[in-house]
Amino acid sequence: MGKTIIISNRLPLQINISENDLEVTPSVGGLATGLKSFHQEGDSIWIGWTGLSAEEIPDDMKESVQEEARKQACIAVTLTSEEIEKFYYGFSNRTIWPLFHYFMEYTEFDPEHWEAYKQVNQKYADAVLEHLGEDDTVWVHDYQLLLLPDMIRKKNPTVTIGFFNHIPFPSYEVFRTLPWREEILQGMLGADLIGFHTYDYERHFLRSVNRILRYDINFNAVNLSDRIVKVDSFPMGIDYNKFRDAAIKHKKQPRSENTDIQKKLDYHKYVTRDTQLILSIDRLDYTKGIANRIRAFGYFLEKYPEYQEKVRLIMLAVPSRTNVPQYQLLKKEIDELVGRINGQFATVNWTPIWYFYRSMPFENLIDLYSASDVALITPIRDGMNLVAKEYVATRTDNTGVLILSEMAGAAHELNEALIINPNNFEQIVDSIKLALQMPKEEQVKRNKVLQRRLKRYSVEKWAQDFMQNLRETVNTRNEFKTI
Ligand code: ADQ
Repeated sequence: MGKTIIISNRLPLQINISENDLEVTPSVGGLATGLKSFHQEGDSIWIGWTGLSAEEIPDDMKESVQEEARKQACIAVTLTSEEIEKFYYGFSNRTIWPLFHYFMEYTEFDPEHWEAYKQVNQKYADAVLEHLGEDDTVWVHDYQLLLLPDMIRKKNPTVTIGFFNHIPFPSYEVFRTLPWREEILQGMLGADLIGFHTYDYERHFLRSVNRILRYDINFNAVNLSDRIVKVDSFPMGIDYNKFRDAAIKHKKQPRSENTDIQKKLDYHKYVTRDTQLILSIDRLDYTKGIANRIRAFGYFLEKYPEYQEKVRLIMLAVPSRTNVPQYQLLKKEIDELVGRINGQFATVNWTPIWYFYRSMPFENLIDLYSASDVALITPIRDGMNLVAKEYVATRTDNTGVLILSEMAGAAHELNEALIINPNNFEQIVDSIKLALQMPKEEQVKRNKVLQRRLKRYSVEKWAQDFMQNLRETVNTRNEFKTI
């Protein structure tokens, strides 16, 4: 058996150049965090972009960038700043991302961006073809590379290709508005197996294939003239043991380094002992419902004033896609909302919201997950949402309450959480109260069930499952051909 070639827009590592030195840091984001353990344990290479534009890399450092990537079994694809603008910030993040998350009003249809999308997908396809060995398996990830499976298949018709989409696939009525809908579907159908987080996304995709391309669908298979493409759902898990072990270690041996987060948490623990902590963590993205969440928290303090000085929202937003106007506006809106609520409710001893706008090391995430009584996760739309799963995994004594939006793919698996509609303020506010008052025994009862499920369907299991299904699909295809 050959190696696996993983391809995603971004590599799991990010390279920065400062004063002629290369600085390598891990990438933040669901895909990178999730797939890293699969990559580290198996025989695979990972092809993707480092986050630097071609113009930012001096000629004499190009080889060092590749070398740094190679140390982690990665191959760096270089994008020019124009490609980054049109392919990444353009078509990927101003067309596909908002459309697939049902934000029609944010969706732009720009033919120039579409051209760049095709061109850059071809660039990634060429990089794959350059490294493709005879028995290799190709595993393509996510919405930036929807055309890749077919581009690879055209050059190499017998190669085994899997594709996994990490974001929702919208309903046919929304998807059909895309001017390049046929090309996108054809691109994806170059794969042998197409995976989604949930059954609903899978059905939306199949319906679009049927209505737009008029292909026959046989339950969860698309019948092409020369091949069958299987479509299935694989809800992505987390590296459960990694989170669990880190939380156990944290409990035994709280760290002594004084990061600002740690200082805040220490202050919280020792000075405001009876204040409960509600946690909110996401990339700063309009799909995550952050602004609504802050409003709901403000409304909670108004509706239940007895909680003033008794509860605090600790909010972490990771900078993301800062070149896209909607993200800049959202950042401004959040800054203002936090300021307004803190201004309205703060007292000498208490600030209702602690807000951090930055990425942070894994250990700090564990600090936050471990210290929080409630996790408030209220996306408007979210393919899966790994933060919800990570929070539950780190609750070593099984306490803690997860409030989760029904619009997150994760809600299908985590029914023991308090499930809310992110547009229903009253429901969010009452769930916050319910969570803060929930007896410990009830918390433990719910979390035990959730943890068992997360442990069983970890990210390793998810990757194994996908790969096994891919092999079976291809074996069936080959047997069918030899009959
Ligand atoms: P994302 O939209 O990035 O992922 P999510 O699934 O929540 O969302 O993953 C975020 C990841 O980043 C988590 O693993 C979390 O630990 C990490 N993270 C968050 N804040 C951080 C911080 N401040 N510093 C460091 N790390 C941080 C996309 C889709 C999701 C889908 C995933 C995986 O949008 O719906 O769940 O891919 O398929």
